[in-house]
Amino acid sequence: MIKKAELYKTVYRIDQLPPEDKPEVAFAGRSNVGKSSLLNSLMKIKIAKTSSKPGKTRSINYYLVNDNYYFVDLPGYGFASVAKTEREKWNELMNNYFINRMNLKMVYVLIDHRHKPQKNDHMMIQWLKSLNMPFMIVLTKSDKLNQSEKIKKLNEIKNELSVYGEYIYFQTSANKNKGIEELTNSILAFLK
Ligand SMILES: Nc1nc2c(ncn2[C@@H]2O[C@H](COP(=O)(O)OP(=O)(O)O)[C@@H](O)[C@H]2O)c(=O)[nH]1
Ligand SMILES: [Mg+2]
Repeated sequence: MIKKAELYKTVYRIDQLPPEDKPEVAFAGRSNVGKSSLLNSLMKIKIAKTSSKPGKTRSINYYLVNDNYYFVDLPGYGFASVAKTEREKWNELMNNYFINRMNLKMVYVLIDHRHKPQKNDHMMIQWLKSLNMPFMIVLTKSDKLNQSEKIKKLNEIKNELSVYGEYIYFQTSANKNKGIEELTNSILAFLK
């Protein structure tokens, strides 16, 4: 159970990462996919800033949970308006993070339940796979679909991503607090 969560550190450069003294899980996804909302829902408090305008978070946000582990909100990807230098900085930061972070136990890749995985989602998954980084898929905003659409979309997305391997999927809605408990249980199991 998550009893306590606080914003621990906001990181802009790789040398600012906290010590690897606690296990952590990270959350990745396209800008606006609902990452901050999901984190708020998981931590049961509104500390991650949400926004209807994409591309605001350029930092890695560390949350200290139950005083014992970190939830890591990675900067969102995939917005066209970002300059090349910004994208290169993002790439370098993320590459360093994934390669060097020894206490990273699992990455949760967020994808909008309503849409086919976008080019950037494919790139993220291929990237994690090439680094041998374990990851799972979290579908977000499931409240925007009815029951039959949810089943149809889940199968479509699973089918499309099956070229990379078999993965675990969570169907979640931060707004309606759906699938949050299952996801919490999965996360906490990796942090034991
Ligand atoms: N209907 C619905 N909207 C959501 C959900 N999660 C996030 N949103 C909306 O999607 C937008 C982006 O959310 P945010 O959490 O800031 O996305 P981030 O950029 O990935 O951190 C906001 O307008 C949220 O209100 C959800 O579960 N259901
Ligand atoms: Mg965010």
